[in-house]
Amino acid sequence: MKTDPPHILCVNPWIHDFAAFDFWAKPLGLLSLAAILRENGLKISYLDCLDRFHPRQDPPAKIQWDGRGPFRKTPIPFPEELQALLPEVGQPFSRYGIEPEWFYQDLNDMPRPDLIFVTSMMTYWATGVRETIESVKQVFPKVPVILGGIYAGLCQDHASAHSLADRVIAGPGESCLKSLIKEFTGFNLRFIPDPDDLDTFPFPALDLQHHLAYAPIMTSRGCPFACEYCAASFLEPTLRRRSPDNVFKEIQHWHREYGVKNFAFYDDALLVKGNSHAFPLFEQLIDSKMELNFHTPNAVHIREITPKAANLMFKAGFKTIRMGLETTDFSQDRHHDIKVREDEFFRAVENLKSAGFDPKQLGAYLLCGLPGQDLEEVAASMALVKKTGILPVLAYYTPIPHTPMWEDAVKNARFDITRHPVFTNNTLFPCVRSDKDLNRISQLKNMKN
Ligand code: B12
Repeated sequence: MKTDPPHILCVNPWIHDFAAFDFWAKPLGLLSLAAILRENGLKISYLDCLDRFHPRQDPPAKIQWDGRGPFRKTPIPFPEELQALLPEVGQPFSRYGIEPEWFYQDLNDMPRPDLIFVTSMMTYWATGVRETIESVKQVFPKVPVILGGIYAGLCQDHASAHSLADRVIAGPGESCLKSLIKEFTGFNLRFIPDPDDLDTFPFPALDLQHHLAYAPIMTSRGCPFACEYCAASFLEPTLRRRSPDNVFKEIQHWHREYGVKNFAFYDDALLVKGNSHAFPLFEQLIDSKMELNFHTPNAVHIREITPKAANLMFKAGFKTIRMGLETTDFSQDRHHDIKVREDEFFRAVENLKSAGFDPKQLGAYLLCGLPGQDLEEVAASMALVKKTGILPVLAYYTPIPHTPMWEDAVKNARFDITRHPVFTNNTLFPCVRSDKDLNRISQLKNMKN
C-alpha cells in the first residue's frame, strides 16, 4: 500500500526585542532545509511570524526601494521572571511580526502536519521562540516540534530546557535531516545533498513566502577567520564554496521567475579568494545586463577591496557596501584581532570611490561595547571614518557563547549574562560597566552620521 509522503510545517518565529527592523533578514537555513524536503516529495507548509506581507496586513506593508522595511510591532511586557533578575531593564519591549491571531488562524486552516520544524536566529530572541512553539503546540499538541538554528546551536542546553521543543538540534541541519525524518515520520529521504559540494544543494525555498521583496544569497558556508567576538567558525567549522555559475543561476532564477531586483549577500567572507569565486560571478552578472541591486549587510573584508574588486562590484550593481572595520585603533596591543591596517582602510575607500560609488552607499562597521573597551577609541574611529566621507555604522557588541570572547564578557558584564540569553541583548550593553560609559554610548549613538 502506498502512503502519502509526510507533511512538514516550517516556522520562522517571532522576534522579542527592544528594537527590530527587516534589514534583509530571512531564515535562509530553514528555507534551505525546506527545499531539500520538497525535492524529496514531502508536503511543505511555511508560516513566517515575521511576514511583512501577510495577507491580513492592512494597509499593505511599506517596502523601501532596496526591499527592506519595518516589521509589525506590538508592545509586550518584558518577561516578568527576567525582570526580577534584572530590574534595570526599564525599556519598552516588543513582539515583532504578525498578530498572534493571524498565526492561530493560519495554523487552524491547515491540515495537521506530521512534524514541525522551527528555526531560530539571535540567541537573545529566545523568548520569541518559546512563544512561537507554545502557540504551535496549542493548535497541534501532539505533533513533535524540532528546533534548530543559531540560538539552538549556541545555547543548546537553554533551548532544551526552555523552548518547549521536543528536540533541539545544534549545527547544520542537512547532516541529520535523513535520520530525523525517519525517526519522526518513518519516511525515507532518497535525496540528501553532498555537504562537501554546495552545488548539489537545491536553491532555498524562498518561493514559499507570500512576497519576495529581496532575496538572501549565500555563496559560501563558513569563514576563514576566527574573530574573538564571532561564532561563525563554531557554527560552520569548514569553509565551502558554491561555484560562481551555480550562484549566478540562482540569482537569475529569482529575478526571472519572481521579479526580484534586490539581493543581500549573507557570506562571512564574500571577497576572499575573489579570483576564483566572487569575481567570475560579478563578471557574469555584468554580462547578463540584468540591472540588479546587491547589498552586503554582513560586511566585506577591507583587505579584499582592490581596484579590481571595487570596479566589478560597482559595475555588477552593488548599492550598499558595509565593510568590517571594527575599530581604527590600529595599535598592536589592542585586545582583539587585527584584520586591517589604517592605510588598507583608506585605500579600500579610495578604490570604491574611484570605481564610482557614492560615499553614502558605503559604511564601515565599528564594534562598540566590547569588554574593557575604551569608548574614546570608538569616538576616534567614528571621526576617522567620517573623514573619508563614508558612514560609520556602530555594531553593538552582543556576547555570544562558544566564542573566545565569551569568558571575558561574562567576567566583565555588569550583571550575570549566563542566567538567560536575553541578558546578552546588545541594547543592554552588558559589558559596559559604568553610568559614565553608558551615557557616552548614548551620545555616540545620537551623533548623526
Ligand atoms: C546573514 C547574517 C545576518 C544577516 C541577517 C540574517 C537573518 N536571517 O536575520 C544580517 C547581516 C542582517 C545580520 C545582522 C546581524 N547579525 Co547576523 N549573521 C548572519 C550570519 C553571517 C549567517 C546566518 C545565516 O543565514 N546562515 C546561513 C544558514 C544556511 O544557516 P543557519 O540559519 O544557521 O541554518 C542552518 C542551521 O542552523 C540549521 N537549522 C536552521 N534552522 C533549523 C531548523 C531545524 C528544525 C533544524 C533541524 C535545523 C535548522 O540548518 C541550517 C542549514 O544548515 C551569521 C553567522 C553565521 N555564519 O552563521 C551571523 C550571526 C547570526 N549574526 C549575529 C549578529 C550579532 C548580528 C547583529 C546583531 C550584528 C550587530 N551587532 O549589529 C545583527 C542584528 C540582526 C538583527 N537584529 O536583525 C551573530 C549572532 C549573535 C547571537 N547572539 O545570536 C552571528 C552568529 C554572527 C556572530 N557575530 O557570531 N546577520
